[in-house]
Amino acid sequence: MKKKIAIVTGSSGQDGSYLCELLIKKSYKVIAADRRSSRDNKWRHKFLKIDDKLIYEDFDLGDLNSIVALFRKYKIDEFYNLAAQSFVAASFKTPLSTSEITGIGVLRIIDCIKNYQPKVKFYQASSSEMYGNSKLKFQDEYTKFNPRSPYAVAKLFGHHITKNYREAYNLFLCSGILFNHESPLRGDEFVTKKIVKHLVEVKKKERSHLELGNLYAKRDWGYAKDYVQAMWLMLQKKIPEDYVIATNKSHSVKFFSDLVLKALKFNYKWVGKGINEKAIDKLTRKPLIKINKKFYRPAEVNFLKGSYKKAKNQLKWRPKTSIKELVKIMVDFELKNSSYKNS
Ligand code: NAP
Ligand code: G4F
Repeated sequence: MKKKIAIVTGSSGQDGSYLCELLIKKSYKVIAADRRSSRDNKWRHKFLKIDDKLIYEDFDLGDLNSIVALFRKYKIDEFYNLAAQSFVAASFKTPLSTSEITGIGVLRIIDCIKNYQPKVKFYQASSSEMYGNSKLKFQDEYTKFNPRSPYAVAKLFGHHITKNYREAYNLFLCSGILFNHESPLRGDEFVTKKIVKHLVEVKKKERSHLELGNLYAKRDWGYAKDYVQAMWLMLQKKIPEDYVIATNKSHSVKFFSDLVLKALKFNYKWVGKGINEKAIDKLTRKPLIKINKKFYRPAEVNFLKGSYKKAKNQLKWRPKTSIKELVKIMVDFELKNSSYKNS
């Protein structure tokens, strides 16, 4: 039987790598559409042992010709747009390029779908960041958006233009509004990976302490491997719709740090308040975690907790991994594979 063709943009990233792995298992012909890099950006594919099973194509969300070339070369069944400038903190420093890539980049793709291959099924990686500081107890598909960063504003443009093209041109375009999801393959700068990686280094005496920003921001953290399943399920439906993907549990950065400190068997306690709050070693009284103001954001999202009720009912999807299991997976990986290239 002819293999289905799937394009995965941002395949070199965390979600892209797990999604490619899933699609290969499902016997798709997978086109990994990534921008050229002077550094090794295939380390996740090598780790998952999928690098020799993918077809690589040069692609940049800022370069329309590179997108058109994909539509000229392949008869595409499913198109997953995971590429983005995805780091919220960086979006405050590079708001123009973030808008251009994370926002307008989506329009470049779906305009090609409309013009070249209107039968393509398209997945857009929308984000819970779009909710910003919602005052509700949880967020779902009906919650009002209130973006708090250039990244979230750009994602909201991508989200709305996807819905607009779906309605205006009757195309199969979906957005998954995914809450934070993590894994051993998470980029180093995101808070969960930073906590795990730096505390493992402290444990091994390769680093003196970990520095963090806002300890009290709360996130709904799931496991990336569970979440890529939901992306695929959305494109298997008859009717394209948007879905929240989350765990419906919310924990602070401090709580996540506690889980990692405990998993690594540190004998510690928290002392001080505000900028002076620290986790210290009970015996030596040396700091294990300190606050550094430079990691505070100009505008923060304080609380996220998603309801995945619609995905549970319509996609038969639910999160399978608890936060404690997630921490164990990440800590075990870091202890075993800390020299594995991560960027
Ligand atoms: P990630 O690890 O940062 O991956 C992002 C990917 O986008 C990388 O492959 C990166 O390539 C690529 N990229 C960046 N700029 C590009 C450009 N101009 N042209 C082409 N590719 C470009 O992010 P992730 O965690 O896997 O997330 C995947 C998607 O889901 C992103 O769109 C993110 O915003 C969104 N999202 C993530 C979460 C989450 O919690 N992980 C939650 C909601 C939504 P390089 O390797 O070259 O940098
Ligand atoms: O891990 P983070 O950088 O993730 P953030 O900003 O929530 O964004 C991630 O999730 C979004 C979904 O909601 C995605 F759309 C987005 O692409 C990305 O994957 O920060 C989480 C929280 C923030 O409140 C931040 O202020 O942790 C707080 N934090 C405290 N100290 C820190 C640090 N974040 C980072 N990155 N580094 C710190 O030292």
